Amino acid sequence: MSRDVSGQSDITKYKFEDDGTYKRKQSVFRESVKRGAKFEPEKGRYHLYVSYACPWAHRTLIMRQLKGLQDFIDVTVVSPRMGSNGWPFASPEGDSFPGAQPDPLFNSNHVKELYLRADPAYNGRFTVPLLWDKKTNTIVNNESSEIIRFLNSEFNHLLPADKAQIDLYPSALRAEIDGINEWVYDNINNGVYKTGFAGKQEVYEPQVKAVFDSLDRVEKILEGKEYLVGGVLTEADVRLFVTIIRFDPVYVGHFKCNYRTIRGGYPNIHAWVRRLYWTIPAFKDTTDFDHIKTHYYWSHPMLNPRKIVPVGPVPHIFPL
Ligand SMILES: N[C@@H](CCC(=O)N[C@@H](CS)C(=O)NCC(=O)O)C(=O)O
Repeated sequence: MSRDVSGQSDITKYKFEDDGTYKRKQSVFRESVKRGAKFEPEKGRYHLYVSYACPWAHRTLIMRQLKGLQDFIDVTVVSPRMGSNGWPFASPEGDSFPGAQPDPLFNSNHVKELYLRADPAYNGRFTVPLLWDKKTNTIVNNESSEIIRFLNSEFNHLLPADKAQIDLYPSALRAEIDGINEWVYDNINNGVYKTGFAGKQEVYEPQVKAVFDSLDRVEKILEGKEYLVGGVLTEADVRLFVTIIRFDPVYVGHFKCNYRTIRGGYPNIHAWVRRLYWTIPAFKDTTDFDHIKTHYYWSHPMLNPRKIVPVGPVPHIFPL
């Protein structure tokens, strides 16, 4: 590997905007798993690389389990300690964080090697999640919002009826789901990052307000309701959950989203997140607070140079 890719892998070299705002880069690999197309849905053909820490990867893990795709798509979990080479795999001489795994396909040291294997000229970020095709040896897709869509629908003909009928993006609710997703993404999922990575006070302040204005909006939607849309569990819940479950343990402190906590300030959201976590195994089984906290507090030296990981909050999530 001769080319210097540290500008792509080292978050401390990330080029923040001159105006102090954080702009997330677009994902690059955008193919679909689809029947009759280049990437045919097949048992065992695809491999999902994730971090338990990453909210975008967390979406794909929840969807995979809700749809009962564990035997169809294997998963590898990287170490939460993202460093100058990006996400590391577990290795005997390198990182051995509990729960992290080695790369079973290529024994890579870092996720960046997968990207460069798929495209030696790749010049984007080395992000998780990524869905790897073992047949053509390339990355199919590294955009979680798209990966969860094909996990939701494209493997149905291979699944038992009870799993095939689970639809997190039903056509009758799509407009409403898309509507919520849009502002939840901008102001909450990505909003916490824009707040935490703000480079100036005058960027931070309106951004943190936008996060809480949108949480207020969610709080109203969830008044007397179990789910965000249509009285049923949908993709909109999955996409919001991954940010809310990280909110009190990480975003309140690390990203300075501290007008309120979820547990102290949002009774409806708090009830909703605990219900999902404690009653639907796909949410609890895929949540690892050690990976989550270690990643954020360890991997952003510009925010937390001494890498001290706080012990609280206690508990990470309250019982129902
Ligand atoms: N748009 C992507 C975003 C994925 C993403 O930004 N993942 C983060 C972890 S939470 C990452 O891998 N960052 C590594 C980097 O930017 O170097 C998606 O939703 O799949």
